[in-house]
Amino acid sequence: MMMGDSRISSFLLSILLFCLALIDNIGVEASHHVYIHLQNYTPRKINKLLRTTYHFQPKKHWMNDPNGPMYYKGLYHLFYQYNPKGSVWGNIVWGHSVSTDLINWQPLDPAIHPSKKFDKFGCWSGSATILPGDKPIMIYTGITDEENTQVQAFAEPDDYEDPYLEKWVRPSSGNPIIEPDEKDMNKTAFRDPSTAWLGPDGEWRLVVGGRMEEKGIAHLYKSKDFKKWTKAEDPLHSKEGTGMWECPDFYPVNLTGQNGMDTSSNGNGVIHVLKVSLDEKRYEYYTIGMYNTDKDKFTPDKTKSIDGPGGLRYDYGNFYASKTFYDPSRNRRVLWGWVNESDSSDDDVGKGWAGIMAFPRKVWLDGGGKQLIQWPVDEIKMLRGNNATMNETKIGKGMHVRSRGTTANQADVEVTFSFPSLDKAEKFDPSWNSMEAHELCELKGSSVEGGVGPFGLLTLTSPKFEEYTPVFYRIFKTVDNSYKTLMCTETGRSSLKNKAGYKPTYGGFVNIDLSTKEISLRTLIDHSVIESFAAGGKTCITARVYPSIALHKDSNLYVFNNGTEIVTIKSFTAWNMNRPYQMNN
Ligand code: DQQ
Repeated sequence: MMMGDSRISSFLLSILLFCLALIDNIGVEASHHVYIHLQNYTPRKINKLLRTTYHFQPKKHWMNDPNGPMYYKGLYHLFYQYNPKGSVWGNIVWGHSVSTDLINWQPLDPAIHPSKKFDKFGCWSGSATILPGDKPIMIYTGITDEENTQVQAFAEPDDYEDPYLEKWVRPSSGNPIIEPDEKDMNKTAFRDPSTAWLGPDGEWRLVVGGRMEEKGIAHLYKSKDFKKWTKAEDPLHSKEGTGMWECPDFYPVNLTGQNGMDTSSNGNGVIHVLKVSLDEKRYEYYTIGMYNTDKDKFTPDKTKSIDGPGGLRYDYGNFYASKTFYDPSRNRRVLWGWVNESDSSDDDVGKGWAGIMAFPRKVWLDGGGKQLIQWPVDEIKMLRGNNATMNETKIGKGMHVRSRGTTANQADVEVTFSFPSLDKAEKFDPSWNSMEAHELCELKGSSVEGGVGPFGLLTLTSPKFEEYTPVFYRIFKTVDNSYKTLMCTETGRSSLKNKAGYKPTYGGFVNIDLSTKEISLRTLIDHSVIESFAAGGKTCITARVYPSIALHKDSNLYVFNNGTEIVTIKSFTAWNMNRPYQMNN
């Protein structure tokens, strides 16, 4: 090829790349990255190697937010944002599955597709409300045009007698039920209606997520008949500097005990939780506070938690767009959250699937009233098979003990650590107060020697330690002689192959009284997800990893200590987890 030709061809190539980049960025961006050229691409074969087994996921393709979870006539229903044509975000419909036990899932046909005037350009997230007479109704966000205008629409079952609720209708009359008020609302930042609740005046309320410049808003709407909705003068709550609030969830919790309650419950002994998903940060925070029903205002209790991105999180890892529902059959509140992939979109297209749900968690208020507790629903025990235990074992600095007899890539692990004293705890440098927990985890990683800790689990570890994902604690002593417990999950060495992927270190503090000199850790390992619960569910971290050597029999589980203080494994059980007999296939 002559010089001139090669210059022309590289010019043409740059034009082509420029056009592809443009194509990538055209369209409705929402909060998800849009890869138009990948939206309809399905590989010939689904790559099952790193698919999870007991975490909810559709048989193939892309999944994001949980939608309208509920319990109806003996069945749990889970709807979810689903691309039926490819494994990146796009073509979104409401996938639908049912279960009798939150473990085995039967797929049904998608419940809602974009087709009506009010949702022709998208059927986005929404929630279920059970109306009097045991009548479920969905309110969801419809996208009406190419400009991404967002309205709220309703869908109702075609046949209330059908426990599967297979067919949903969206009447043209009466829909959409809520439209953005042109004057003072941002119509492209107006989505994800919550479950509605009934106030003491007999009127229904719900919130819709929004944003005005940088202020995150939970817009409040009221209705007497669930058909005609009026915007309340003030939002239920808002906060400057937080950006768009997606998927707001507002619900009551009991001040004592673990029982959940219906979203409309209120009165003595009840406090409220408002959770929002921060579009800009891609994580969620919640606040606990008082809901004044006369003024229809929620006021976070500043003595309990920060109202803003530094506030309490359900999960300090990969967990977003979550939603709770009240399960009357077991008198509990259950939380579903979306766990995105951490590999590249090209990897997802190659695998033919993307997105799972975190294992469903029961949520209740901690005894101290300052935070929520989350714990995998009890039904998980149905899947526990053989287990491996360890006798009380002391582990000194630099030691790691292997758990033998565990299917280490499909396990449920419960371990309790104890230590003789906290004297060797490292000093907490006051300058670290301005750091986020994950930054401290980065600074003080699993291989950085400490005093009390780092100790914890080395999950998905390859035989020669080329790959491993540590989940661990490190305890610090502060200047006022109290202790700070840090929990971390490090994904940097989880895979030799996943080069283009996101491999962060996650971290959260654990609000625990260490006077017993003990701390427990529970970790659910499921091939490409590691979901951990500190101290009985006080702090949770979920991470996605893609080992290339630590697979099948080459995947091991260890307990390790890299602190100068000896740590004792007080109890340790790792259950091999069976596959559910049905997971959307
Ligand atoms: N996902 C939906 C939106 C929501 C976002 C679109 C959160 O309704 O705001 O798929 O992940």
